[in-house]
Amino acid sequence: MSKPPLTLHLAAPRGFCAGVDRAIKIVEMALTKWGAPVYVRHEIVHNKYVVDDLRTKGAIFVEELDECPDDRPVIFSAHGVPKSVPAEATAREMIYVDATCPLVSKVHIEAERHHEAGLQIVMIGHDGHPETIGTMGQLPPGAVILVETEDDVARLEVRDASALAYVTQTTLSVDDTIGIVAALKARFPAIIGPHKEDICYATTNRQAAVKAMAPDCDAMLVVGAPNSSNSRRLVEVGARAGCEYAQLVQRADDIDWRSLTGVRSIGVTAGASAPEVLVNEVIAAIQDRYDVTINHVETAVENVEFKVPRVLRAPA
Ligand code: 2E4
Ligand code: SF4
Repeated sequence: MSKPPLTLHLAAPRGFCAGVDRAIKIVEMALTKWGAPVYVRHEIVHNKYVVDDLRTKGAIFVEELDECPDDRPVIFSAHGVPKSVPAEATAREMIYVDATCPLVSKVHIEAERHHEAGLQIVMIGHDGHPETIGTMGQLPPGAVILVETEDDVARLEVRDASALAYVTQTTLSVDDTIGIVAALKARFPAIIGPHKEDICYATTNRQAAVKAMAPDCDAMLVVGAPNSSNSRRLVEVGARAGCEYAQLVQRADDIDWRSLTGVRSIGVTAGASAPEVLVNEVIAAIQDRYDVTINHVETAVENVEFKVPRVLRAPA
């Protein structure tokens, strides 16, 4: 039986960003330098395939530092950690390597500077997400207040409206954040902040590529994990930009083929923590069922790279 024709729009940029690349490299290099096991606090990035692969190489994933012995190295995930975490590791004389993405660390530094300048900080982020916990945890309790929505801004009670600053999570929806920042500026005209927000280049570029292809896609598959904030935002962006069916899939097995009945075009992209092997697996599964013509939708070219910490570059 002949396969039905289908256009597969493939977004670029998609998948791994420089911060994820660096974080995974840090775990691999730590295993080479110190041998197994190396402990990792929280999933190094939010992807089961990546975590399982590193586990087979000797990484042990834990949620809290008190699950680690004193005498093995520990790595902090790309999302960042509250100040108390490296402080505790230092107190226990542990070897630790911080895999926090440099673009998350930049937000930590921004928050600290505002605090030192006497400003109260409003963080735009998702409650309970490790990056939000890490950024808020750079400062004493109460120094940073979290808002998630424009409604939260309307309800906000601040110490002094003339001494305010804002920072954001790096993986937010660009469009939602524009609205929240506008609401903050409308209520608190003196609030200071970054030029736009702290959303990183990778988040911005992946969302822009999805927006560009969404109107041409009957369906969209975003390769990524359910706990991956940036991946989930790509699904929302796709749906809002005009794609009727946008689904998050961890890998090809997750594809709900029945929902794709009758589609003539599928868009494929991947969150910043999703490896390209899984994208290729999804493409191959589509090619099994359809006569596929691939259309590359490239809206930006990325050439960002981050160095691993010095301790891993030096000989053992
Ligand atoms: C650190 C910062 O934050 P999110 O849930 O999107 O993390 P994920 O691990 O899926 O992506 C990598 C990452 C890590 C993004 N920003
Ligand atoms: Fe860093 Fe952005 Fe990648 Fe997050 S998505 S790890 S902030 S480059």
